[in-house]
Amino acid sequence: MDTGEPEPAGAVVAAAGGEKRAALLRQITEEGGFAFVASAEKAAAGDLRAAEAAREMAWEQLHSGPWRGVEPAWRDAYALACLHVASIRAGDDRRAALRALDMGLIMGGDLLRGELQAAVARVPAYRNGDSNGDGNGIDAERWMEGLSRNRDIADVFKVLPVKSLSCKQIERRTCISLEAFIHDYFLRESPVILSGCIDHWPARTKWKDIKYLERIAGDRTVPAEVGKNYVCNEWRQDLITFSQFLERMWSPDCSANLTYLAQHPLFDQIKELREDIVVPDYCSAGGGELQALNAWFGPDGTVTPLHHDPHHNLFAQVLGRKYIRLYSASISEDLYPHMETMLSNTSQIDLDNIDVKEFPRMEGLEFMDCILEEGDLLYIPPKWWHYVKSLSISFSVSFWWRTPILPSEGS
Ligand SMILES: O=C(O)CCC(=O)C(=O)O
Repeated sequence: MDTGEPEPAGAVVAAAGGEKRAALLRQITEEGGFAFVASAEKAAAGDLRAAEAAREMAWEQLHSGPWRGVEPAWRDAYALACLHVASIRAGDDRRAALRALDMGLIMGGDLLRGELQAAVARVPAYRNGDSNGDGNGIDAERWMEGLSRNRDIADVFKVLPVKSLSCKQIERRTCISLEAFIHDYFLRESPVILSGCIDHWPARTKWKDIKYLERIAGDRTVPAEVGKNYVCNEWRQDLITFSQFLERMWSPDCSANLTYLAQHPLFDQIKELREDIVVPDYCSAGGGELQALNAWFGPDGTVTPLHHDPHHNLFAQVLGRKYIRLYSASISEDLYPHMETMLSNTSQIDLDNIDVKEFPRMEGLEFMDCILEEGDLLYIPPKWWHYVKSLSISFSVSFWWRTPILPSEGS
């Protein structure tokens, strides 16, 4: 019943996740987190300082060692504290509330995801015509112009790794049936470009409109990678708003400090953007389950170094163009994987600056490559090595799925 009285801060959280919350606090008590539990109780009664203290304590637990070693209950505890902070801030500072909820979605565990999403939906919408609130949005016409600007081919060659587009090109097919995809490519673990399959996605037109992106996502916090690429020492991740990300991408010195929204499950976080894309039927090949749906959004010149993943990957090029080079999974040893476990799926070879003296087995290796154009889908079989460089502002979406066994492991 709506009495017209404001609900006490924290009541929303307690009501939304009542039993889960109680069980979580019991678990955190067992983990020795008495101070967290005491602060969470006060936060539930509307004490902002206690809510922030609880969030701080959980944050410290998340950063107390390697990410994989973090006790899952502490990730849920972090999400709970974020919910409390947001619930208290929602009335006076919607951006602070939204940031807290996004941090919960990005860093928190799964237990309270539904509650975080429901709370995001309750945060008041933007004021009309003021997408990011500080009035310094990007000029929509210049953005459109930037998107449609294409380098000529001579210019493209200047930025590609040596021998690009001189070997075998990846086969290109138009809208083939699922059966043909399975028979000709999936079972043979053979890459293919599928064109004309995503023309109906709302994203193909909507994401060209910077005002739309700012309105839907401008105030949302996202993790952006900053630096040449993830194997470089100076590389870091910044948690910034989507508007700040767009501005950095658009700034004149963006090439000096590349900012890339890479491998981020943006569509789990921002439901409106999820509605702009459609999972292609090809992802049902092998009867597997979709594992992750990731966004890759960045300026001209981003590089994802040569690496491989364990999943089938259908990679959709929604905006802009990318150069992609693939090496077969069967020649892994000649690609000099890094020794450390964390980077063992990444090659030590920098394709933009190949040192053949250090990596002699690399010379003469066959590869396949392509320029992936707007509207293309690329199938990358599991464990195939891939190197990716954007040739313009680019927004791609990867669909990763696993099958019970790899086609090559079957009978
Ligand atoms: O687009 C990129 O920069 C890299 C994409 C990638 O590595 C992937 O989808 O697995």
